[in-house]
Amino acid sequence: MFSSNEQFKQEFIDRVERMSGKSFADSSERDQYQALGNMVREFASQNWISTNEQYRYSGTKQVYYLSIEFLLGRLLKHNLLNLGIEKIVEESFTELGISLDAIEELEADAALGNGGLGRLAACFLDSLASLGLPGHGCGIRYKHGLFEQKIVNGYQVELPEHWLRNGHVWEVRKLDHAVEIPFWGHIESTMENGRLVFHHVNAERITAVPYDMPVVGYKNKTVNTLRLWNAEPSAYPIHKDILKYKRETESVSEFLYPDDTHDEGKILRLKQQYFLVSASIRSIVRSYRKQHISLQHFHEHVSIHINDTHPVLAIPELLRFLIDEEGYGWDEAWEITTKTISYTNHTTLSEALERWPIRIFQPLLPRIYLIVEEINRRFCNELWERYPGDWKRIENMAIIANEEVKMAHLALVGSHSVNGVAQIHTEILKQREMPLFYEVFPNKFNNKTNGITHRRWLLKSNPQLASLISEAISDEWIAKPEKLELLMEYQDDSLFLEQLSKVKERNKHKLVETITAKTGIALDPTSIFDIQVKRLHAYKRQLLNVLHIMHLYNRIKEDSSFSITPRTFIFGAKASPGYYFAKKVIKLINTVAKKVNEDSEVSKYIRVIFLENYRVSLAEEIFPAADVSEQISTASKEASGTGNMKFMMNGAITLGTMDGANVEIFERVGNENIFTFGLSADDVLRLQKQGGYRAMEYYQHDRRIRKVLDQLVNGFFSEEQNEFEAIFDSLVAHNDQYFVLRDFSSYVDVQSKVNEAYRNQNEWWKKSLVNIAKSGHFSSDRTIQQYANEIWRIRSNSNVL
Ligand code: 26Q
Repeated sequence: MFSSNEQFKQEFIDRVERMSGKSFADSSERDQYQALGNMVREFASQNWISTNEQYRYSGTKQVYYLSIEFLLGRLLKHNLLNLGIEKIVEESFTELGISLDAIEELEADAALGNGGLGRLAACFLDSLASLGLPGHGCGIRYKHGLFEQKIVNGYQVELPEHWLRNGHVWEVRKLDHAVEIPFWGHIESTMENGRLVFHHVNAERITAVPYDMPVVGYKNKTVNTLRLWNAEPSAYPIHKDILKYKRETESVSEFLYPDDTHDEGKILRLKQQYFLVSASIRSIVRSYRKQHISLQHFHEHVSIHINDTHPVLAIPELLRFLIDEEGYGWDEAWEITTKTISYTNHTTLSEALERWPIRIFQPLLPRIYLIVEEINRRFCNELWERYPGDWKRIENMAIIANEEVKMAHLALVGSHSVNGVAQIHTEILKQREMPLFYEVFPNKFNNKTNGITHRRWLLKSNPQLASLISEAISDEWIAKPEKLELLMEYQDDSLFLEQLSKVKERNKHKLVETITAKTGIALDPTSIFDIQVKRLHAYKRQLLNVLHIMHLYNRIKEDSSFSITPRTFIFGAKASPGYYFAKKVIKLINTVAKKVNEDSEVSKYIRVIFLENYRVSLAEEIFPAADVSEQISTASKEASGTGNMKFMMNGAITLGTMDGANVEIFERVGNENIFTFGLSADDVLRLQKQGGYRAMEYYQHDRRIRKVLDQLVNGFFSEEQNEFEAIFDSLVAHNDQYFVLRDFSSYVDVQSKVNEAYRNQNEWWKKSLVNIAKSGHFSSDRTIQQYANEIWRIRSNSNVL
C-alpha cells in the first residue's frame, strides 16, 4: 500500500485535510493522530477481510477467548510494528517535522482490565494472531475503564476514566450483528410434540451491539478479531419508564469493576457476566451456522475458553442454546458443551473464588438457574454413586450449596480442561485447593505457565535493547523468542556487557526525565533502580518493601559510617477503591517517600518514588529502566505473576520469593542470577495449618522490626498518631496473615546481597544478560502454542495465506 515515503506522505496529508477540514499546516496533532489511525486501520482491513474469508472457507477450528477484561493499552505503534510499516511512517513523519512519539501520546490507553488477568488476555491475542492461529477475543466495551489514580497529600483519589472521549479509531460498530439478551421475567413450560419446551416470559431485553477491533499478527497477514459488546436499549422495550430503562440498560457496559474481593455479589456484575457470555455464544453460533447445518459437531470446529470463572455462564448458556433453541436432549447437549469449553484458574486465594447467592442469581437469570440446578442434580447423583453415603464430600463439591452457586465448581464440572498458570500454582490447585475434584477428574487438570508478548514488552518498549540483541544474534528471536538463548555466548564479552549497561543507563535517564517532569524530584540514574509495580494487595507485600526502606532510613540515621550502594525505590500500584488496608499502604509509601527524599543525609543513599496512575503505557517506560524486579508475594499466594517476566526480558534481576512463575525463572536462570528469600510455599502452608506463627515474638525480639513498627504509631512521621494503626494491627494484633515479619530478616539479608552484587559491575551485567537470554521461554507465543496443541487443538493456517 505504501510503496515509498513520498506516497505515504501525500496520502497522509490528503487524509488529514479531508478528515479535519483544515489545511495540513493548520492541522493539530490530534487531527494527525486521527488520520494516521484511520489509514492504519484501513490498511489492516484488507488482511482482516481475507483472514475472515480464509477461516470461513477452510472451515478451520476457531477458538474464542472469553474474558471480562482485556487490558490492551495503546495500539497505534503496536499495529504499525506488527503491520511492518513503522519505519516508513517514522521516516515520513520526521520528514514532515512530526514526532510519532508525540502523536502516540494522544491515544488513550484502552484500560479494560485491572491487572494480570486482563493484560494476559491482551498478550494472548497478540500471540494468537502472530502465530497465525484462528483465535478471537470476546469482551465488554466498558465506557469507563479502570479508574485514573491521583495522589493527593499522599492519598489515592480515583477519577473516572474516559478512554472513548475522543472516539477510538480502532473499533468498528457492527449494528447488523447485534443480539438481544433477556434478563428477569419467568419461565413457563409447555408440551410440544411430546417434548417440554421452555418460554422466557416478561423478560427485560438488552441489545448487545458488537464493536470489532482488528488484532494484527506480526508481519504475517493474519488479522483476527476482538469483539467487544456494548449494552444498548432494545428497539421494543416492554418498560413503561423509558428513560429509566435506557439508563439501566446502558449501565451494563458502563464501567469495569475494580478487582475487589471485598465488594462481592453486586447484581450488575452478574448482569455483565451473562451479557458477555450470552452475546458471545449467540454470535459464535451464528457464524458457525454459516458453514454447518447442525450443531452436532460444534466442538470439533469451535473451542471456547473462559478466562477465570467470570465467563463461566458460557456453560449453562451453551447448554440452554442447544436444548431450548436447537432441540437437543440433555446428554447430547452436555457432551457438546463440555467438549467445547475449557477453563483457566488464576488464583489460589479461596476468598477470591466466585460465589453467587441464589436470591440474586435465580430472579435475574431464571432459565440459566434451572439449568445450573439440573447440572448440579446430575453431578451430585454421580458423586453419590461413586461415594455412597459420603454426604460431607458431596456437599463440599456441589455446585449449589449453602444458598449459593459456586462458579469454580461449575467450571470444573462443565469443561474438559482446567489449567493453572504456573507449575507451582497448578500443583497447589491439585493438592490443596481442589483435591476432591482432582480425584474425580484427574485428566482435566493441566498447567500452562503464563507468558508475555515479547513484541510489546521488548521490541516495542525497549527498541535499543532489541537492536543490540539483533546486532548480536540476528533478528530471528522476534519470530522465535527461544533464540534469545543465543545471547548466552556473550556472557564473557565485556564489550557486549558494556553496551548492555549503556542501554540500561539510557532507559534509566529517560524514566528519570519523565519522573522529574511529573514530580520535580531529581533522581540519580547511576543508583540501582529497584522497582515494584503491580496492583496493591496485602499478599503482594508492598508493605514488606516499605518496612525495609524504613529500616534502611534508621540504619543511615543511627550509624554515620553506614554506607550502601545508592538505590532508588520505585513503586506503582492502584488500590481497589474499597480496599482500606491497600489504601493505607499507599499512604505509608508516600509518607516514607517524603521523609526520605527530604532528608539530605538519607537521600544521598536512597530515594523513594511513588508513580501515580500506573498503567500499560507507563509500564512500557518502567520495565526497560529497571535493575531490580521486586516479586515478593507470600509464597503460595501469587498464581503466576507476569510483571516478573517483563522485568526479566528487559534485563532486570528478580528479587523474589519462591512463588508463582518466580520458581520457573529461578529454574531457568539458576541460583547465581536471581535473589531469592523467605518462606517456601510448603513452609507457608504448614504454618497456616498450625494456625499461623507468633508475629508478636518477632516484634518483641527483633529490635529492627520493633523500631520500624513503633514508628508506624508513635507519630514519627509527624502524621496523626493513628494514621497507620491499621497496618500495625494487621501485623501484630491480627497475627500477620501474610508472614511479613516472618520474612523480614531474610529480606533484609537478600537486599544487602543485591548491594554487594551491584558493586561488581561486570558480574551484574552478566546476570542481566543471562536473564534476557533465558526469557524467551516466557513469551506468550510458547504459552499459546501449548494451549493450541494441548487444549484447543487448533492449527495455524498461515501457510495458506
Ligand atoms: C471479582 C469480583 C468482583 C469484581 C472483580 C473481581 C475480579 C476482577 C479481576 C477478581 C479478580 C481479578 C483479576 C485477577 C488477576 O489478575 N489475577 C492474576 O492473574 C494473572 C494472570 O494469570 C496472574 O499472573 C496473577 O498471579 C494473578 O493474581
